[in-house]
Amino acid sequence: EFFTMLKDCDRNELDLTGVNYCVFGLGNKTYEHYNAIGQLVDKKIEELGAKRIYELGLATTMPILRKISTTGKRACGRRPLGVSAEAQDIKYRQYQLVNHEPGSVPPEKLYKGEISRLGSLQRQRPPFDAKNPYMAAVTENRELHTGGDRSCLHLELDIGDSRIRYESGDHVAVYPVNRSELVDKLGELLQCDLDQPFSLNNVDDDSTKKHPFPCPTTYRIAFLHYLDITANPKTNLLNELSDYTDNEEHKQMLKKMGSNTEEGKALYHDWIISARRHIVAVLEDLDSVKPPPDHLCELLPRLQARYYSIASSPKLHPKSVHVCAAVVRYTTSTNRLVLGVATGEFADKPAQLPVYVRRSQFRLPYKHQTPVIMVGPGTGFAPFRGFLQEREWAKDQGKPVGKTILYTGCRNRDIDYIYSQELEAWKDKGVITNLQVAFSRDQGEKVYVQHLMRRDENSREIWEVLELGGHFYVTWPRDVMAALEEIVEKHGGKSRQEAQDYIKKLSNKGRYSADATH
Ligand code: 2AM
Repeated sequence: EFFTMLKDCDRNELDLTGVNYCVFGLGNKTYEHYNAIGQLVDKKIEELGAKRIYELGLATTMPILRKISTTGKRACGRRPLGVSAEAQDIKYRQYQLVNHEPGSVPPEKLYKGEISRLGSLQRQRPPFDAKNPYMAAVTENRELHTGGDRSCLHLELDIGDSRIRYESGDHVAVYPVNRSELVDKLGELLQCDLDQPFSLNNVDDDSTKKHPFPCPTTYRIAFLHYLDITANPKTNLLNELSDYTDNEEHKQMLKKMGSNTEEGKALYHDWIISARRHIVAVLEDLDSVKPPPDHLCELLPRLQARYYSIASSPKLHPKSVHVCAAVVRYTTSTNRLVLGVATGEFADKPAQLPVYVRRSQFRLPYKHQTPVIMVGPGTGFAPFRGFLQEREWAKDQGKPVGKTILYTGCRNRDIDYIYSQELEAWKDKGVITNLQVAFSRDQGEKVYVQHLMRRDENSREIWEVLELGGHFYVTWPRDVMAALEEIVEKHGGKSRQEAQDYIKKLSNKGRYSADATH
């Protein structure tokens, strides 16, 4: 109503001379009309004669509270409004805590990790999607490396009864669970009863988001299933934590890291990012800081599903999806073990995982005769395993299948050459017509996939396949693009710009695809 009124009036109807104003627009950057109203209002009020005392402030949803308070403070501090700039930062809680008396909520009414419908993980009902994941049994979980101290796992997830369909090239999403030792540690640091049932209710009744995560639940469930407790804490969280300590040194440190100063950013970078401290490490190392658990629950980001390229073809495996995942596992400079939330869980051999399938654009050509070039070292090979199963299936059906060229790579032939037996068998059978594997550390100098692509015979073949209408797929790394440009330049007799345009055209026609999920 305000905007409609403003939009249609001119200075004769509404003269704002003498009015001081500033506009703050809050929007969502993913929306195509991002902050359009804020911009229009800012312009219109000026046209009506008012004086802008502070530049238009625009923000996207996440950092809203700090932006509001700083814009507000700066604007108020200007003489025209004559308000003190020393006003307290606005501390604002979006959610109100309701503690439920033990026993007042029957166990079946408490959320236990469901994304949406209560009881959906126990009583499974299709269709399955991001809000209603399928509990897939893990029917296979084996190590792919044959030595060394790194680990890469092959998992098979049974989707037999789910009615979930997929195509090779699609992604499977897995909802991970945080490690229970880490959750216990967090409970201890917060001095909180992890089994206390509670709800966080939005103070804004009109909001469509009633709770930050499904409620009522317990702190244990929230920290295990709903909140990301292993990411690097964001600066606004550190800022808020500074309220919950009397230790001046800790308080100043948190405030500094939460500030926008050069010194603050450098400290944040060293102490949080480089040292890879998560919230539990922060509370451990700044042990005077004791935030109320419900406030922490409001501030922590939601635990997100992890996506993996599906490493199988439904033609061969209609009832299972295969995943190939490198286990994230390393020790930080403060001697803490970091384990990937999902891959660390895979290494613990879970019996079941909540999953759903996400469609992708990464697709084999419609015709089996169309030649393909695939480039992806390491786990970047995953979606190509699905593609190769599909080409093998077509070949077994007696269909003519075009050239199938694979560039992959690993460090050492004897240690991390994953799926080597399958690859060699596909090569022997003619499913892979040119198998190029870069073993980066088996000789003095590094050899990568892009080096193999540049070799005379290979580069000629790549150019010919592209000219014959072939499709090019790459999952990693970026340097492959440069090698491809060089090849097009050299064999096509083109300038670098023309080579880039050539690849752009391939991409527009769906003949060049890149997928970074693996
Ligand atoms: P490296 O670890 O010896 O550097 C799978 O991870 C393979 O990809 C490894 O052999 C790895 O080699 C290689 N790799 C790492 N960085 C790469 C890059 N920028 N381009 C191509 N291959 C790379």
